[in-house]
Amino acid sequence: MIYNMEFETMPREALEAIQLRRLKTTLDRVNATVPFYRKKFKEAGISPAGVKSLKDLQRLPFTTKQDLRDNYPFGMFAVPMDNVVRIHASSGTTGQSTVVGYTARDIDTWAELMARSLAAGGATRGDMIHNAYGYGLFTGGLGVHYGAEKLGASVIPVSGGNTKRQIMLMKDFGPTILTSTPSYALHLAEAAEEMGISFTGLKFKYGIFGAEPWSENMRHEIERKLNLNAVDIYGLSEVIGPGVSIECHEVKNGLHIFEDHFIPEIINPETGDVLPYGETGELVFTSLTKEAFPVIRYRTRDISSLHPEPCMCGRTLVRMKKVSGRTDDMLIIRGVNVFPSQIESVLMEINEIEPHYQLVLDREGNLDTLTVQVEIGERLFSDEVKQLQDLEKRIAKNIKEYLGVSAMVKLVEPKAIARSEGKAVRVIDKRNI
Ligand code: DLL
Repeated sequence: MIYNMEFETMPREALEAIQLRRLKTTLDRVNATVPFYRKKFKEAGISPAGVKSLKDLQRLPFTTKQDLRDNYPFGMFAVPMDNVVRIHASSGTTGQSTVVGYTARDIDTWAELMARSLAAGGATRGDMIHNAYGYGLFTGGLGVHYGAEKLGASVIPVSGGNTKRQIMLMKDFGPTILTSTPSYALHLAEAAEEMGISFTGLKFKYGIFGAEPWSENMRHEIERKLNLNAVDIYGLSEVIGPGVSIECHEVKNGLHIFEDHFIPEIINPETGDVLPYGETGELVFTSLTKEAFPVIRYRTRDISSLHPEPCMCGRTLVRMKKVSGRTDDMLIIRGVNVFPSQIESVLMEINEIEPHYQLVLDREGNLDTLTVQVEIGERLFSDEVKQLQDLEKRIAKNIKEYLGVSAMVKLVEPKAIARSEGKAVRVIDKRNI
């Protein structure tokens, strides 16, 4: 279902006219209210009045995570604190957390974007949404919550954790949509199995998963284990939270970006040059309607590409390719660049192993080493050592063949790898410890 027919199926020309108008308003406002932007624009020798077309956006300077940190906690807010009704913060897994704020209108905008997202992901007002994204400073829980209510669905605000109880609720209430990180979805599947409850007996139709990278092969694994249709949702606190883009459940090939609220660009992360449609690089977003925390050309570090071809679902919004990783997640193993999600993809092709893994980076002498720890099921674990060694070799061979990196593969016993209730920790880097 398309929640907002007018804006989601708008002809490009009309959309671009709206974008330009909103961009100008945003630039005027940040120039007047945020010293950081005023200074940056001045240094770059460009004034908001000088922005006459969407193309002129490219002349504006980027905003980085470091800029947000330098202005911690509220220095980037564009409204007085009196008008801020909500504060969230990013998890800070890659350093100090960043703080974002919302006015009452921002909360409405976000709820609308999440209602659109849930609808694109297969939800209707008749659905019951089991929302296992964490509630708190993280934007996942409350983001989905407000969107679900706006859509008119029933939302169960279960948050992350207390996994066994979640399974009981699923059995008793019969929710039809699951929202969580993909890694927590797998944890739920495992817990259900232990409790003797099968997802085939539950009522789930769609799962709307995001907040961390997950490969296409991981999608298949989740769909099989949870007996539902898995859709990818993307977003980040700095831009608004979840609801920046989502796959339509009909096509599931690229995530539609809500371009009436955000302008996406793909840049070469080294040079900052804007890349044409179809090329892979770093995603950059400019917000068009946010009041409390507007962002101008915010560098996400997420890697994707943009695709303008029309979609069968009817939306005219550009699609971004499933995020394959972050520029700062890239592992460089003896000179070869590889993303954790690529290793995940190779692992998920192997039937004998479970979808729980961790990558450990270390250094021997001057050389980086990569150890891939991956779980096997109970049944295999009792197999002969020789067989397990053969399996380790086979996995290492596949990684080398597909990705060109040498890895040590270590099969570990069931449950040896810590389960996450939110974003999974995939990489342990011991090189700087
Ligand atoms: O993770 C917002 C969110 C909540 C998105 C729930 C989807 C569902 P942050 O905690 O600020 O916000 O983390 C943002 O997570 O820059 C990406 O690196 C990563 N990320 C988010 N969604 C996806 C996705 C939320 N679908 C950071 N695929 C982003 C890959 C994702 N990575």
